[in-house]
Amino acid sequence: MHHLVEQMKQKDIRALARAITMVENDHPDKLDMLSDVFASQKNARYIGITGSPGAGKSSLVNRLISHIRNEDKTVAVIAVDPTSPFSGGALLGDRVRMNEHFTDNGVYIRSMATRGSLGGLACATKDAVRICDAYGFDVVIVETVGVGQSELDIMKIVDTTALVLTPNSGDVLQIFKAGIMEIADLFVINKADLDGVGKLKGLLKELVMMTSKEAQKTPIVKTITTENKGIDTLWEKINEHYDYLYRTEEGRKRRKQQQELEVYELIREEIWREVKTYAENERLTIKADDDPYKQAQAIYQQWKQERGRLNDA
Ligand SMILES: Nc1nc2c(ncn2[C@@H]2O[C@H](COP(=O)(O)OP(=O)(O)OP(=O)(O)O)[C@@H](O)[C@H]2O)c(=O)[nH]1
Ligand SMILES: [Mg+2]
Repeated sequence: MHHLVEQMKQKDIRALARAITMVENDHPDKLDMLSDVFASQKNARYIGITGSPGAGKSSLVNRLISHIRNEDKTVAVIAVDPTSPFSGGALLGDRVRMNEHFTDNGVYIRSMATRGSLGGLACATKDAVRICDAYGFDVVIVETVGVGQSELDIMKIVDTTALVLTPNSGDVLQIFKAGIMEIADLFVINKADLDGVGKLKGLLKELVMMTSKEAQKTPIVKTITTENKGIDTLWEKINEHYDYLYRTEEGRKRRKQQQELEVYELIREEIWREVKTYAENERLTIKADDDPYKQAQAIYQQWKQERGRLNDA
C-alpha cells in the first residue's frame, strides 16, 4: 500500500494534505496512490455547493459544517478556486473564509487549484474528494463557483448538488442558459433577507417545470446564513435527496456512469501524455498560426506510425 494511504489510515492529516498536493500537481506517481485510495474508500456522502461569485456559498458551508458537527459527523471541504489571473481578487474582496473551524479535528478545509493535468480541475477535485473519503470523513463538501463547463464536470462527481441563488441577481437566467439548472438537485435561495425572494421563487418554479417532469420535486430552500436561518431545512433536504438516491437505483447509476467516463478520461490522459512526450522528444513544433486540426492529425499519425514501427521491430 502507498505510504501516504498507510499514513492516512493512522489519521495522519499531513498525509492527506500531501496526497491532495500530489493530484493538484499531477505528480507522475499519483495513479498508484489513487488506486490504494480507491480501495480504501469508505462511504462518505458527497455534496456540491455551487452558484455565482458572492452568492454565499462559503457562508452556507460554514453553517453546514457546524450543523454536521452537531450530529457528531466529520466533514471535509474542498473549495475549488478557479480564480483566473483576470478576475482574481477583484470580485472577491468580500468573501467569507471558513476559518472558525480551523482548530476542529473533525473538519478539514482545503482549497484547490491545478496546473498540468489534461482533465484539470475537475479530475483533481474528484481525486481529492476520494482521498478525503478514504481518510474517513463522513461528509465531503465541494464548493465551486458555478459558471463554466469545468464546474459542471465537478458537479458530476457529487451525490447531491445544491445550487445557490440570490434574489435580484439575475443569476437564474444565466445559469439556466449554462445548463447548470439540469444538474441541480436542490435550489437554495440565499440572502432571503433581501427583497425579491417571492419573485425568484416563482421564476425558479417555472424553470423547473419547463426543464423536466421529474424535477418538479426539486426542493427550493430559503436561507439567511447571516442569521443562521434555513440551514436545518437545507441539511434535511440534502439527506432526503441522498436517501432517495440510494433507496432507488439512481445513486448507483450515477456513480457507475461517472466511473465509466472516468476510465475513458484516464485513457485519454495516458495517450495525451505519450503523444506529448513523443512530440517534445522529436522536437515537433506547434505553430500557433497554422491550422490546429491538421497539426494535431499530423502529430498523432506520426506518433502512431512510430509506435507501429517500434512494435514491428
Ligand atoms: N444579506 C445577506 N448577506 C449574506 C448572506 N449570506 C452571505 N452573505 C454575504 O455575502 C458575501 C459573500 O459571501 P460568501 O459566503 O463569501 O459567498 P461565496 O459564494 O462563497 O463567494 P465566492 O467564494 O467568492 O464566490 C459576504 O459578505 C456574506 O456576509 C445572507 O443570507 N444575507
Ligand atoms: Mg466562497
